[in-house]
Amino acid sequence: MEQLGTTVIEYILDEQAQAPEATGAFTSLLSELIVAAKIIARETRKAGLLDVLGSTGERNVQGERVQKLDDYGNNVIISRMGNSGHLCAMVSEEVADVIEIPDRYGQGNYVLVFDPVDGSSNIDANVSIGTIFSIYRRVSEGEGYTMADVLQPGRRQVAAGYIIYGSSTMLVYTAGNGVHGFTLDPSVGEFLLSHENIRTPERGKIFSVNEGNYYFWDDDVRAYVDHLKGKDGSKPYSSRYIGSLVADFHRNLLYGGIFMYPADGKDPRKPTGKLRLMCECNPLAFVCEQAGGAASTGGMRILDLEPLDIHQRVPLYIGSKQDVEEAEAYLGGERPQ
Ligand code: AHM
Ligand code: MG
Repeated sequence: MEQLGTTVIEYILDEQAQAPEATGAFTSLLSELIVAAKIIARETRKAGLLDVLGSTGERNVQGERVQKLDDYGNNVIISRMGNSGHLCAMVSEEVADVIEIPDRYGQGNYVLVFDPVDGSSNIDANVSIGTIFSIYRRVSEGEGYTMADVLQPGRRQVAAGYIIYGSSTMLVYTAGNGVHGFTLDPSVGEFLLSHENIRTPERGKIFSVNEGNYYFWDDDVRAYVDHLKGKDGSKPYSSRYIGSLVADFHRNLLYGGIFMYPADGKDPRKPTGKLRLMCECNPLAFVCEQAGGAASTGGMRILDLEPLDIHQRVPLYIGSKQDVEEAEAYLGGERPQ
């Protein structure tokens, strides 16, 4: 008989069996999230068609109003996860305030932070997009949530990861015990273990940044990027930039290199960078560190930042450890040879 391989749920259950204090709530939370991801994956496959249908009167064949994919993903996650019974609050990149869990669904011990469909500006061009997630254990006692539950530093994440909707759909996650990747087999509808214990190279050969912002960066950032391009006679890195964070991050995780979104000091719209600490940077930083890489603002470890606001933006330098260290050195004013 054909062997299916290990499904993500089997893998998580195995991990859980090694943690005697585990109650199963966390496993059940992740399995709900996986169902939400499968629904978003299915919808992503129809993205072009939905647009065609959308332009003919905003109704699909079932007579339902056509939604933009990021709206759709947001609603799927909120409704599935909200009634899981395991959450006390959610934070979505698409929602201004903390999302409360209605009492009728029961309050749980976890907080879910997510970006439902990252890179959504790429959807119409058929470029890979992703869902990013991060899970914290609540710190307060009692009903509801407090801001202390929500605004936790990234180092307190209990799990994080992403789903990439690319040429195949893949789930990559860490629960603090390495990084594991699962590829969706559409014929059976299961995520199967395909990349166990992913390790990112210590140093890479790729840099990923939106160089259109070059003249908005400060001199240290420019000096670093000039160095990566071989201005000082060093061997140039390859430039790869999709403009879809999950896809750029995933490629660099596997091949090695650095992704950065610096502060655009002279651009009043992005004085502190573009990417969001809680919904984007922290989850990817946790994954990256667990794979042997590093993530920094250029001056500080991302996972040590104390969030001030759920939608706070920070500069991000993430990827191979030696590359991130070199970026930090340049940003600190050094010009290493
Ligand atoms: P989004 O959350 O609105 O999709 O924006 C985040 C995206 C990331 O996926 C990507 O890394 C970045 O924006 C690209 O920004 P830019 O177009 O400025 O290079
Ligand atoms: Mg985003």
